[in-house]
Amino acid sequence: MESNAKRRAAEGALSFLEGAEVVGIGTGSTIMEFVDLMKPDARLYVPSSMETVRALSSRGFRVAHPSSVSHMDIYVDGADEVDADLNMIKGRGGALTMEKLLAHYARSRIFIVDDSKIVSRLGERGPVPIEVLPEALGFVEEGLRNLGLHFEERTCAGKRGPLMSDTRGYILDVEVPRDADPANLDNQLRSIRGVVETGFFLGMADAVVVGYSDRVRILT
Ligand code: ABF
Repeated sequence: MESNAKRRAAEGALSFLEGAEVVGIGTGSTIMEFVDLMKPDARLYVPSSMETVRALSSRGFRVAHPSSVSHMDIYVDGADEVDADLNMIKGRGGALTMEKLLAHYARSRIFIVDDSKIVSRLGERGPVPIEVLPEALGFVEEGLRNLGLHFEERTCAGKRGPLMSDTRGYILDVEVPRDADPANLDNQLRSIRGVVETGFFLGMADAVVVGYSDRVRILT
């Protein structure tokens, strides 16, 4: 059921690519549905993770490293939670820093989700991930404790220590207090030196395409 909804969201986003020449592509299972629907063409695709590099290049798409482009017409990605103002939590796949970089520099940003991702409060379904400079891990964890925040180091099966992202930061999952204002919490997190990026994507979506089992809805 959920995968049908993901597929519908992916289908609903295809028309946004019209006229775009340089396209940023995010990470995750919904984005993989989107990639499955696309055909290799003259466009240049800029992936947000190694996983997406592999998916695109194995299907014959023209892939460019983010460092080799200076503009992007559009960025398309999934999300973990979306609220009524189209603010989002992302990064439960661990690629948040590159995702936020690409989303920031793209001229337009479209996010595709199944309806289970719509929430009334960010943090309702899970924590907000943050990426931390490995050398600053102890300082950042102490900073989080000083703010009274609960967190867990994201682990990777069979490996010691926190999960390391493609951008070589450690990923921590921070519980969002029920009464937290996402913008304030984002500022607090970013003010801890050593925090590289947070998974709060606030005011970044131009449109969110929501897939249901039998229809699609575009939120702007
Ligand atoms: C990426 O993939 C992440 O920011 C987000 O965590 C995740 C969504 O994955 P899925 O589409 O598999 O739910 O976009």
